[in-house]
Amino acid sequence: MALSSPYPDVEIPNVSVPEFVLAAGREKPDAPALIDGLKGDVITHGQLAQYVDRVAANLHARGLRKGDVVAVFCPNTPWFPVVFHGIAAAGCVMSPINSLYTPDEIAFQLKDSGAKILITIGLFLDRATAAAEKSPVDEIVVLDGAEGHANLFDLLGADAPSVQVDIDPANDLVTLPYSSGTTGLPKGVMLTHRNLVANVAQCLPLLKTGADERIIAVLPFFHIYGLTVLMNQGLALGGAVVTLPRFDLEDFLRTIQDQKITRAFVAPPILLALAKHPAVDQYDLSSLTSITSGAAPLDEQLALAAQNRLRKGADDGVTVAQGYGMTELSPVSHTSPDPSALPPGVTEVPKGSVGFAIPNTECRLIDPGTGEDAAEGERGELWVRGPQVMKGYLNNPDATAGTLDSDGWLHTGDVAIVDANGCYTVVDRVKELIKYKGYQVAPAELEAVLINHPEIADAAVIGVPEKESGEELPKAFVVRAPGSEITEDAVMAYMAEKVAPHKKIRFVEFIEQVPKSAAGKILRKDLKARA
Ligand code: 4UW
Repeated sequence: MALSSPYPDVEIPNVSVPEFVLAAGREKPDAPALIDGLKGDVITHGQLAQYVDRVAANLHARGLRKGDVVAVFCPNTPWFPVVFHGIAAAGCVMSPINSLYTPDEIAFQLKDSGAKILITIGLFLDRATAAAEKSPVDEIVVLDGAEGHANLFDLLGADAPSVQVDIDPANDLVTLPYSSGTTGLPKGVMLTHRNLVANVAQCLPLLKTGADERIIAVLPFFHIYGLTVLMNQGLALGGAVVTLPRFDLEDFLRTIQDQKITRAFVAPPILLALAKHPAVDQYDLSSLTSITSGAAPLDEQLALAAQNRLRKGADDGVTVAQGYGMTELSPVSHTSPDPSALPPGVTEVPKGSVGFAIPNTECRLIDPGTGEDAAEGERGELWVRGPQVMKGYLNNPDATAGTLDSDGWLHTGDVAIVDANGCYTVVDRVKELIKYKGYQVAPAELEAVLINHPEIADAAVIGVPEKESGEELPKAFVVRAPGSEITEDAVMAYMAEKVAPHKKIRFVEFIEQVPKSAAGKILRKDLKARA
């Protein structure tokens, strides 16, 4: 039985992402759209629209055409949104690359996505170049300049004629982020213009915004949460998006204070700092009206502790709440609304919950044992249907069919319960995925790297919970090759070289044989029980 959203459906305009997201800014061209939180540089809404037109024109002049993939390997700065919307306006597809990636990981994505060009910054050029040696691209653009490379000024050049690309929002892709989904290696998630327009349009009615919203963007734009919720929703509000290139607690707190930030969308480790770190008391954070956490489970007591601390006793201060999403959902399916946008008859959202299904979103909770809808109040795998559901995985019909069924339901691999008010709580995860500080860690990817080592015969990876932080840490079960005496430290050192820091193997246990089903599937449950 489909459970519907408690909110009325919203209309989803049939337009491209730049047309929709930049519309609010057209009414206030002189207001700041993007602010560099460290340097203070400002791009106004009027400038943003002009720059987006230039980037689209210059990409076209460089030979890029509708459907071509442009990989972006950049930290959060005000130029990231300019580049993203420029790519989108040119009808091209932006594939965002995690700033922490190693050359091997970047090369995998360049190759799999078929990226034509790679846009990066000088600081990342070594890794970008090493990756492009393995998986060539036509060109590497270095925004802040490097000898022999085009730069930002080339993308903003005045000479190229403006382009008007015919975009079919329901079919044309706008972004191709990578996610391992419920199983296997990272896959390109095909998200259309309509997916992203819908997801912003679906979330806006749940925000009771003021005239001058200021959103702090410290979560990366290369992750779909940063791209849709921080960047696009922030711009669509006509507000200012204040960027920080990385998380540093003091920079984060100072920026909230100095830029009078009204909303923060964060992940649990940042809330942990807000609840516990002594530095928090040194700053005036009273401009904040709302902090929303997502990307990993947030402990209810921690949410309350952060809220109480920031409210300093008053009850009309900041609200701390949770949302839930997944790359394959553009990413939002559930969130906690502002207090004045609660569904009729509801007075409170439990802090441990992720809130309500957003407008135009249907859910089912499926009992994994029976494959039927779970009984009322019982837990079940969350299935989601709505206009934000991805088109599918790139070049991977089998993986698509395994996640997105023929009736349009996206099987999330997360287990949830719903209360009588329609408020959901995520209680477990039945997919392989490990999450570390909100980042995806795909066991299958780590296993593939492990097995590549000549002294490793077989391997399996699971997440093991760390008590204090509540984080999951990747643990490898390793079968040594005959005659090998490879040590735990050697396995960890090898992996640390090959994968980004958040994917590092933190524990190694040697075993005789990886437990597998008759079909050859790793029996992770057995390994979890053993760990
Ligand atoms: N509680 C428990 C949660 C939660 C969670 C996510 O990397 P991905 O594919 O995507 C994300 C997206 C997070 C997100 C987007 C929009 C939003 O509003 C919001 O909250 C404010 C969060 O992380 O990983 C998807 C997986 O991450 C887990 C869950 O397992 C999901 O399938 N996850 N949010 N609140 N688990």
